[in-house]
Amino acid sequence: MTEELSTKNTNTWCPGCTNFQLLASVKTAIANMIKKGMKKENFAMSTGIGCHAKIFDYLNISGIYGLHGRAIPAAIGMKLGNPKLNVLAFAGDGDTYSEGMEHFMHAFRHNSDITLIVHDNRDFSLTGGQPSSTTQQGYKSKVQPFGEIERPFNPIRIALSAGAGFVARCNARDIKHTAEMIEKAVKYKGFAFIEVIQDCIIFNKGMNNLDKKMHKVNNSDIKKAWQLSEEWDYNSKDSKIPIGIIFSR
Ligand SMILES: Cc1ncc(C[n+]2csc(CCOP(=O)(O)OP(=O)(O)O)c2C)c(N)n1
Ligand code: SF4
Repeated sequence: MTEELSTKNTNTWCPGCTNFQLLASVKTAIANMIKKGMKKENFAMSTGIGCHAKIFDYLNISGIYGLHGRAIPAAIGMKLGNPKLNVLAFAGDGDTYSEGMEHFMHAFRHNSDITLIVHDNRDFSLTGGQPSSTTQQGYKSKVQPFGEIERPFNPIRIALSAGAGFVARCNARDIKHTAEMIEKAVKYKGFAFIEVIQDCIIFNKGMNNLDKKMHKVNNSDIKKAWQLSEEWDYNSKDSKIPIGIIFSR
């Protein structure tokens, strides 16, 4: 089944990029849902612009290759036009937490029944590795040769503050677990947000391979969700990082 979800387009992600694993998770999740009776033609996607957005070329479902920062409004429009669709919005951290921040915040309030998957590699990769809102302090790039001085956002806390009903965090390197989370998010009735920790092997390499810090959770208690959100501040390489369902109402 995953072959039917593939395209013949040449893949231009860097060999070793964890976008490959994330694509495999998405295909696995959709294939599982199709096996369980959902229809392939009822899956659709929107994307932002960035390395992550090339998923549009490699995943064989319908959709809109969107604008930078606008994957969410495109997805909501598709859902409004055809409520039968299971719409997946693929976006970057640059996309979602900078230029698209207003869409992100309001999406929780609007609560359209779509799934947002953020490929969070903690920089703007396609444009050359500039720091994004989730980049750790000290990260050096061509535009910040002395290192990033601003503190990173914690998107999980922002989502909880905005009234999120479904928040998960995944590790792109864990294909099976990420596929399970995507299936749960698609089946959730309302706006489902998945923050995927995705390594970029070219730019912000200092925060890659955090697997050993990660532990799996499955939580539906809002007070516990706040505690889980505070375990990792996106700055430290030493603290524990919860992955799985941080909160589901
Ligand atoms: C409206 C608009 N603003 C800015 C850009 C320039 N731009 C293209 S890709 C990109 C960075 C993408 O970073 P991110 O969303 O984190 O995705 P990644 O490449 O890291 O996957 C930017 C700023 C654009 N194409 N369109
Ligand atoms: S630049 Fe980084 S995010 Fe983009 S394809 Fe290469 S490894 Fe992946």
